[in-house]
Amino acid sequence: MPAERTLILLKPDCVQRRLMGQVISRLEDKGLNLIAMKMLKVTSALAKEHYAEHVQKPFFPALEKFITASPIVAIVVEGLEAIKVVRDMLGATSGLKAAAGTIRGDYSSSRQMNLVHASDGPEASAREIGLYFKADELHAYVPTLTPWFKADDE
Ligand code: FUP
Repeated sequence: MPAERTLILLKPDCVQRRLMGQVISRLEDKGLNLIAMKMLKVTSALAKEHYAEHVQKPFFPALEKFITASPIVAIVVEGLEAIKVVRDMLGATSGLKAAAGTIRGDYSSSRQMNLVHASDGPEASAREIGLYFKADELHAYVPTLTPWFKADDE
């Protein structure tokens, strides 16, 4: 089973609320590899590209205002079934609906301010990683602890 890559955004509320470290720790503790990371301010143009499927929706103007309001951190993580694993770690879109124990369930009480974005499938992952990173900014590596995170044949 090849490792997958997925794009994670620590949204403005995550940065402002000083929750970056806790979210990153959860990803590391799970055994995922962080292979790229940068802080940036999302522009209106990038917001429209990233949320292309939502641009026509009534909530988009408020979502754009929120995501462009303050810096974010973009991260690429790599790991077995990383796309689903990370989505499960985030929980449902709304923090009010997300299960306790998930990141949104534990830290968010909002549908808009749900702290973290993660790609929802392989196509979205490839597209979204390309929006935030160049190929030479991705740094895959094999952590020395790998034999203690999974069996050789997994
Ligand atoms: P998710 O895949 O969980 O990030 O959620 P969606 O793709 O359905 O929505 C994208 C973002 O739009 C979410 F992070 C939250 C925001 N949103 C709103 O602000 N209002 C809504 O009514 C629905 C979604």
